[in-house]
Amino acid sequence: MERYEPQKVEEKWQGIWNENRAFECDVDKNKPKYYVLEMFPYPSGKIHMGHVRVYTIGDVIARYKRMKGFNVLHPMGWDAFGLPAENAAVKHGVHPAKWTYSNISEMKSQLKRLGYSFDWSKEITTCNPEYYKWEQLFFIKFLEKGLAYRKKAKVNWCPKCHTVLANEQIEGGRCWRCESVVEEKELEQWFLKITKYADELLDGLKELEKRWPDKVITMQRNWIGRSVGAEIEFPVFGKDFSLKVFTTRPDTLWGVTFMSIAPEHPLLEKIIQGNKEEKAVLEFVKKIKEKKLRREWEEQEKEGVFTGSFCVHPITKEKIPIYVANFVVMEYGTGAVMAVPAHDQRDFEFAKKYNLPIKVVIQPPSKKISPEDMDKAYEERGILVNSDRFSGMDSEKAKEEIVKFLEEIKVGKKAVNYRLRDWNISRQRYWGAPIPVIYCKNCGIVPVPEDELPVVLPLDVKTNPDGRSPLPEYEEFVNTKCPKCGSDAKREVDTMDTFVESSWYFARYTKPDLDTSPFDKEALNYWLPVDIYIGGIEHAILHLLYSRFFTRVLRDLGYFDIDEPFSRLLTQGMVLKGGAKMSKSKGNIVDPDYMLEKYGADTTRLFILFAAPPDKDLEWNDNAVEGAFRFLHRLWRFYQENKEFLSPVGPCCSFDPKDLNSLEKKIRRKEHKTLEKVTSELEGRYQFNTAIAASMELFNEISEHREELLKTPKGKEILSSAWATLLVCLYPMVPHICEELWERTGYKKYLHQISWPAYDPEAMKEEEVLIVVQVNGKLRARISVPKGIDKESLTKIAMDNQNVKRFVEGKDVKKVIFVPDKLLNIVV
Ligand code: ANZ
Ligand code: ZN
Repeated sequence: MERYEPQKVEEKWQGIWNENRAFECDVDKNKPKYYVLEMFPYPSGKIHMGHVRVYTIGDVIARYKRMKGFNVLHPMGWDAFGLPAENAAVKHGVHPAKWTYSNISEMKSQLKRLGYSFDWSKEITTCNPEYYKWEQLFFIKFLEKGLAYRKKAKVNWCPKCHTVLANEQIEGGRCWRCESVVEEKELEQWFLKITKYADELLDGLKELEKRWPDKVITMQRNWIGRSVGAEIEFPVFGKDFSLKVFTTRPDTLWGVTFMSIAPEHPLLEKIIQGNKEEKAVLEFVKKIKEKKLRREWEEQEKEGVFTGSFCVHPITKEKIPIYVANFVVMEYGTGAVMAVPAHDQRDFEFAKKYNLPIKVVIQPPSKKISPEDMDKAYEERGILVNSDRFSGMDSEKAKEEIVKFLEEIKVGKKAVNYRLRDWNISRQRYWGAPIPVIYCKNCGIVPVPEDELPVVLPLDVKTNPDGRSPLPEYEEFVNTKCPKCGSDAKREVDTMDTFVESSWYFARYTKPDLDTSPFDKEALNYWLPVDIYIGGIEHAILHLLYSRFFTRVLRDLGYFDIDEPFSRLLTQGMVLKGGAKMSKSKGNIVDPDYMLEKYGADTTRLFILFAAPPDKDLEWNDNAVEGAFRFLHRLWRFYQENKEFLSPVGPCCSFDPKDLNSLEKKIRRKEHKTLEKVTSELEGRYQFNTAIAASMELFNEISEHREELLKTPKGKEILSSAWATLLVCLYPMVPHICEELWERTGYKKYLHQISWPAYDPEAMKEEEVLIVVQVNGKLRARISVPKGIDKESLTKIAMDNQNVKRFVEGKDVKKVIFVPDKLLNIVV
């Protein structure tokens, strides 16, 4: 008997798919489209099991949708700019471009061996000028629209390497190379105004609820962090300026007992000037700043120091002390907080620590609280007390009324705050897309004219061993002429954050080789939005938010007609081994190459899909890998043993039930029920593990009854039909072996070319039998029930029958006699 040799089968089919361009697609207005996208990989070297998982999930959906008659776009590309390429250059002396392109070719061959149905003709590599040219164009359009601007911002600076460090290059507050303590430095950098779209990005989430995981929606919502409240002015006692605070609880204004400001607050110097506390405050501030740099920020206990100055409460005119506190951040609101210890937990803890007064101004509806017996702040809704004419008012209503009042007396106003910050896209790095602007002494900032794009990143550079970008020293790049006045000028030497490339790549796939414009309108409108996007939860915030932002800006620039890029989102779980995420450092990696060599692509895919539903973490299990391998061997053997009986009758072959015996009906029922189950999983529930389990059950059933079935001509056909359906059901998951067995069964068309069959509800109906029900041996009813029903279920149904009830009710049941599929006798 011919053995199952997966590598041979897989190579054959990958060759056929490739030659036939089976998965290439084009706009076809006569067909409904379906766009399946998985997050594209960073070409880091070789693919890992996380990649295998995400691309397998996407491939199942893509293959299914094609058979359902959709015109499917399933592209692949490379998120090719980024820091690891530069780090590799520093460590191994290889040029980032060389490193990147050779990784791409390695990973591409691995993906091909896994048999993914990508349309490779649409491959994108973001470090190619043909790609980033358009990104530079977008940057210029952003600039024209006022959506890109320059301002000073902090960077991490290594004093010894004289270079800016990315967050990933800092280990415990020190430079990854030389271990110097990292410093902060301010540089002019480019920002994209994502905050302008904050409200729209927030509103858009409503539409995505139910189609995106709840967790992602919540994370995005919190990241945008919209807070409605008020800004209130507190004059500083004895000085000619005031502190402005942002609060979401204006209803607690009468409960303020101190003020907290951020260590970096610009007014701090003036506040402490001449106070005896000045020195202590400055020392405290220095200490906090150092802790921040060493990334010890989060673990910190609440701490503060009195400044020696006071504010005047704008209504009660009481004097309230000003503290510098480590938990107040300058980047949010106004960097100053009116502290209400009775109703804010952080303020409560702070007040306890520094012995500051606690004033209750909100009473809970039920029992009364007082400062003496509180062990934590009361943060909920309630009724105002000790708040002048607002006492007795509900706190929600008081929020509005007090803001109105503050506006009247001109000490405050309604305010909305967002946690979301504008997006800093400047990277002081080499391996990225150059930011297309020129600095001229006469004209200032001048965008590179569109017809001079792309600004090509020069490749003939020598990378600096200390990791510094070589661009600022590359004279031919830096020195240029001003496009406006023609005088000597300098190019921007920063490159763009790589998240910029991934914010619009999904749209470029629709016509990736177009060189006259970023998009072809027709292709774009046909394919977008992406119908299902699959990727890791680690991108739940930034990448998805940036893509949603870019989609809106590109819409406003007239390119897109959509608001949201990804209709549905599937976040896949991690691949674990020994309970921990697979990683090089933990040494618990299973190499996809090893799997391909030992078992082949189909077994790898089958194991991955069968081990867990896509959104759950998957624990690696060598026994289960063997199990998947064995299943495919059994499938192969089944064909070998039955090949002379299996004929190409097609899946879900139609029969007249009258011609079938009860086993034949049973097998046919199983066939259609399996197809129904698998269809519903592939259609949108995506529990591929249960689809596989159902297919395995069908296989067991036909294996078990094969001999019986082979006794009649109809039985052979039934077997052949069920066999065909089984191959169809398994094809999206394990396409190579299914294509092979399908072809060997005698089909002329390839399996990937056939339509997904429809299950027949008639065929799925349970066979019924008429059962005689007796009470004490006398006939009391005839009832129709599913064939093969067990004693217990039948007794329950019989007892519910009106006539049976009449003879049984109020009596003791002594015993029940059961003759399967024939009779039930209840003895009372
Ligand atoms: C007084 C108050 C009373 C507050 C009360 C809360 C409860 P969200 O919801 O996140 O917007 N806050 C304001 N700016 C801050 C900053 N820069 N650093 C740290 N905390 C800051 O939070 C708004 C609340 O966080 C504000 O409302 C303020 O404290 C504090 F019973 O003001 B609240
Ligand atoms: Zn100029």
